[in-house]
Amino acid sequence: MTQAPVFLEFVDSLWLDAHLATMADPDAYGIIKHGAVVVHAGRIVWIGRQADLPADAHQRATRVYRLGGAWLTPGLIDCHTHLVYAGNRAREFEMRLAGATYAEIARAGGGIVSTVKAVRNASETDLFRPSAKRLSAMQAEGVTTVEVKSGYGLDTASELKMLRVARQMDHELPPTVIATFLGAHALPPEYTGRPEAYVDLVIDEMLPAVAAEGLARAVDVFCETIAFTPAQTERIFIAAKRHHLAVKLHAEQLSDSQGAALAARFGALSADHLEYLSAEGAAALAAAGTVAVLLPGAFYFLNETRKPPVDLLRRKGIPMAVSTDCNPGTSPTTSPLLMMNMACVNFGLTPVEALAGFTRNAALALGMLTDRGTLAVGKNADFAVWDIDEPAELAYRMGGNPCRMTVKEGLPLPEEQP
Ligand code: DI6
Ligand code: FE
Repeated sequence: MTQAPVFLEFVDSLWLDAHLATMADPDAYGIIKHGAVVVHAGRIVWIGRQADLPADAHQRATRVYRLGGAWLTPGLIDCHTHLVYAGNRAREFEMRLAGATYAEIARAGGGIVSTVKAVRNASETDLFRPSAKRLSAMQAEGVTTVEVKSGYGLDTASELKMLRVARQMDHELPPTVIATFLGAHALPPEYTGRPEAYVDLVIDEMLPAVAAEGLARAVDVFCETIAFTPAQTERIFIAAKRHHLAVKLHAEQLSDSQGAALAARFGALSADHLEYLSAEGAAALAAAGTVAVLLPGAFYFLNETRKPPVDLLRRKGIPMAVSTDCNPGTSPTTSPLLMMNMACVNFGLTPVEALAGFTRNAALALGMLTDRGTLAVGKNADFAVWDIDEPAELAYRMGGNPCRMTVKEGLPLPEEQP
């Protein structure tokens, strides 16, 4: 959006010779060809056509970045990840290729529970190192904000350990890390046959500890036949609200458990997965303003055939975010761009929708659209700079990384990995 050039006397940086995809409108790239962005104190203070910059702008800026015709978009936002974990599940991948299903492996004590063992045995340092590597890989692909869930600890100490690692990443690495408490991800083996007792533990011990340390902004639950029932989910949501935490839900991934309607009833920020979303569920999401988060990596990796009802989501005007779901069991990826490609090829999103899914609508899914997700005056100067000729190229490629530079609050980030 071109603003009247109200220009501070001195500014930190000018970003010139770029084409901008502002993502400011819900259904379009918001393109400004030959655009310029002015940054001061980590925020965008001016954005528009370069030709409209004040004539003496250069003299008043500490730094000038000339981008040589590259494209500049909002920094990518990955609004649903489980990227703090230890170990990997390559063995399980082999088992699935030999015919076992994800649900069968989970019931036999593999699956999520095998990652739980690895996380419980890991120190905070053990957990930090591989998780930070994954976050750096995302950063190299333009990510400036990421949501991270707990849910592989499943006892109070280990859940807190995961969330502290997320907080440490937020402090020590450039991207903003937003933590979500997912104590109700799976039933830990020591509670086999006693799910209500585990839900009691989540509500009476874990949640108060998480809230007391301010370790999470939101509470998530895996509401599914192989995980927690809608009634159990509701108990946890009521407790979350008592602690003034936002809620969100893994809903309708493998079956229609009517999780979306439940999430909507609690004013959830987002309902995620949604392959089995019903018309009633969609109507409830629309009425509540809950974002639909689509996770094409898990759909692909589990070789699912049931797709989320994208046309229905569009008809209802439900904002669609797209995310990596980065996790060792169903979506071992750190690549937003590959997810954008899969969202287009497998779910039928347009490249505009795919990019909005990792910018504007991802910000909405985190309740953070006021300060990120689009390029606009007043927002954080979080950018990705791309060596592409047109924005649809971001979703078009399968692999490869055209990100030239990731910029956090106006500062270009160094490329080296931790
Ligand atoms: N849904 C998923 O796809 C992941 N968690 C969830 O609730 C799977 C997590 C895992 O298998 O480790
Ligand atoms: Fe997930």
